Amino acid sequence: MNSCSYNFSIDKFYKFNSSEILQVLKGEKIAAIFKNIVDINSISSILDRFKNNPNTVKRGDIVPAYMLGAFHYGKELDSYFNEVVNYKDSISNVFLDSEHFFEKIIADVSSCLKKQGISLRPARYRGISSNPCVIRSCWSDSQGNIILAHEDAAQLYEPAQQGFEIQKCRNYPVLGVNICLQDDTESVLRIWDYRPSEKDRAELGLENKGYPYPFDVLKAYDCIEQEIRAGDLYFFDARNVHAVTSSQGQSGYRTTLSCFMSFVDDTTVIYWT
Ligand SMILES: O=C(O)CCC(=O)C(=O)O
Repeated sequence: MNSCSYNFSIDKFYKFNSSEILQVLKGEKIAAIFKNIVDINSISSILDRFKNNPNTVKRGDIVPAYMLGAFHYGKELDSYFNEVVNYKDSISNVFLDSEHFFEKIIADVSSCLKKQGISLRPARYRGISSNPCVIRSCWSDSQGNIILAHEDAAQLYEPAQQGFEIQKCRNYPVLGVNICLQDDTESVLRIWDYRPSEKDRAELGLENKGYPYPFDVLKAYDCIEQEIRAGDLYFFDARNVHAVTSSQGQSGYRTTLSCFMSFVDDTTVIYWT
């Protein structure tokens, strides 16, 4: 059993308060969820535009999903930033018929951080800024797994991405920031009280990937669970191993809009996809 120096629970709110994100960015708590804060009516046009977008593709790597937007995982930097340029308009087009609530959340977080002397901006590489978010639609396998257990710090060690500033975030919490747009699956987010070291990853053969962690390893650690439903905004320290499961079986999709966010130095927070 691991003993942790942080508050290992998920705080739940019904109104957005951007100061919560600062506590997770600073590693003071592990997660917060804001239930039902995005209007379900505005979500349906976003989902239609996502599904009908010609740039929405089935992910070609080991993680099954339909995806719209540039995703850096496992890619050479040139490929990632070509995607960033190519998908820039696709993401803003998805919001054409509705309020761009993600931009609004980023603006709220930015003004909260500014009061503390901290700036917020997209991660950059050779003058190009990362896109604000991706949209991802997943489904359940026959065992109820939607996203297998993984952590998102390993990917900050990808040798093919040397020179990308996200690699300077290794000593800070790395947040997964997510808004659930659709949940046919009655999904549950599970977070383990386990932050693998580089040595742990090497022993499991998960260097630079962090995916997937075997259940045999995880069963020694405490786990917290949170139901996620359409309209919820939630963020958590994605250095901890986490997974998404379905409590209702195999039918339908679970669609989220998300990015990563972290301090890159003591006065700058960046976000990327
Ligand atoms: O979709 C979720 O709730 C979790 C997302 C996730 O696992 C990730 O972004 O690493």
